[in-house]
Amino acid sequence: MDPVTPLRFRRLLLTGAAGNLGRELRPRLRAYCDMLRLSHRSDFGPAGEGEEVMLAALEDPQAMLALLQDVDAVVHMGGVSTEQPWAPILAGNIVGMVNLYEAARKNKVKRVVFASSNHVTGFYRQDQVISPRDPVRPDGYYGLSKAFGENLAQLYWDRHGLETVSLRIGSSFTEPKDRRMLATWMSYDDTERLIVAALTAPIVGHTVIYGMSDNKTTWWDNTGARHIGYRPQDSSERFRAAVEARQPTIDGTDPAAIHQGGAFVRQGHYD
Ligand code: 15L
Repeated sequence: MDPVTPLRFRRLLLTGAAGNLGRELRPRLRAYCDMLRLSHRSDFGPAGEGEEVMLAALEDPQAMLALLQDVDAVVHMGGVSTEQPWAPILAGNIVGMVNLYEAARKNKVKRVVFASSNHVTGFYRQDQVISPRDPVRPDGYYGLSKAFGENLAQLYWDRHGLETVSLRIGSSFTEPKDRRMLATWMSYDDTERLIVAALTAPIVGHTVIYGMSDNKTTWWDNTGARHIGYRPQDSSERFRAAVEARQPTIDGTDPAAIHQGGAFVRQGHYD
């Protein structure tokens, strides 16, 4: 896609660069900066033109301090991105977030775009339309850790003036895989639009916004985040017939079919 803004950053940092979304964003974010710093915890190959690779584990404070040096803004896709046992979530999404924000503060980084998740509110029902102003209802340790991340971002804005846009990303995939994703889907092009809007909106403080395309079915009201200027241009509607043919009925007694978090409400690592 052509860049949606001519605005360019000197150096952008993309964490989680070798993850699913990180790999998709890598060539797209290149267009908005002179240098794209790519980070992941393990080796993922060499840097290309206009890129530099710096490996760092989120739970290593010294490595994070070095990683955030000379960076204008961060797109934080790193950390655990699914329901997992508590130990990796604690390391990546709790300790890792504190290390990232401390490193950002010490290096005077101005803004973070944080990949939060719809699972912060996964225990709302699919017949409820909610907004970021509603209380969180995480559907597992993963959603809970993303709620922590959002609260941390709020603290660093209130206390230190470090801006964040927390993106409660729905389902950023090539196409919606099931009925639930007709509501939660966000195309990769719209994901780029949302991230670029979050990076370039002039004043954001700490803003929370749901990440979805312009889907006909929606559970999320982004009215309070209109100042970000995100205008989705895709819709899941063109996939509806195929999705409904694959999944003609829904079990209305299944917690995964009732709640916005889908299967996440059934997952978990409890004794
Ligand atoms: C997420 O937060 C996950 O990172 C992603 O893999 C999807 O499962 C997505 O939520 C979703 O809710 O579809």
